[in-house]
Amino acid sequence: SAEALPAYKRDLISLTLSSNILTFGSFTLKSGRISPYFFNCGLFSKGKLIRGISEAYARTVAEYCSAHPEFKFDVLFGPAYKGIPLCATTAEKLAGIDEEKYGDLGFVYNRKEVKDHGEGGLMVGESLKGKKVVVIDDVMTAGTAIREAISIIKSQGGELVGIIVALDRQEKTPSEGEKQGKPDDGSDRPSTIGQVREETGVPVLAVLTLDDVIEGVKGQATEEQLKGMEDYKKKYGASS
Ligand code: OMP
Repeated sequence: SAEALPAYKRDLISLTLSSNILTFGSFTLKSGRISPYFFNCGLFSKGKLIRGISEAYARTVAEYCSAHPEFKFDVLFGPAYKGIPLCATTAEKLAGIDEEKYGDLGFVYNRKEVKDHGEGGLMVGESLKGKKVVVIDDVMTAGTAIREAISIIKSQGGELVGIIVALDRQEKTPSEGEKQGKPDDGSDRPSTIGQVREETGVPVLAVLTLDDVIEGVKGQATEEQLKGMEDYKKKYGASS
């Protein structure tokens, strides 16, 4: 029911709708699929928007930590470019939630280009060496971006312990045929997030899922837009 969605998720959905971060139309995804909705994290470019999304990330992490007291981490890693403001603002929001618990939490991001002068190095911020690392990322669809982030952590001597994304689109992994440009074969497959959970053994948290979005836009989106998302989910929704 509508009451099942926590207020902070509902607020984030309203904020993203009113700022066109969450939009409806016809979008070709990185995977090649045509989606009737798109969540554009590149548009969190106003104070109130970055505040809203970073609060929601921090809240999601803090709730997970409260529910799993054995879960510990040292740094938030924000992969370039979109992860850069996200790791900084979310670390700040976590310090605001509980200074004692999160005040010393580090954040770090990578450069895409290698510097040949000055302080140099691939990474900016806290070192990853020997640290327990949570990756903060925007949207996970096929998992290309997250796999790159995981390999950077390894190469820097860090230990991946968790991943947080803004939106889990809950889509099944593209089939071999799809990757070659053919239509989806209709078979049941797990989601990329499910696969990454299995591959890495770490929790993958999402601020919002497609199900949350479908629930949260009711009353704010048109019937046609809602149906578009529901049909898309039927076609590409993951089995796990
Ligand atoms: P993967 O790297 O394949 O998991 O796709 C994730 C990327 O797709 C994101 O970093 C975005 O560049 C883009 N994306 C969105 O930002 N929002 C969406 O709703 C869908 C995608 C997408 O292309 O799948």
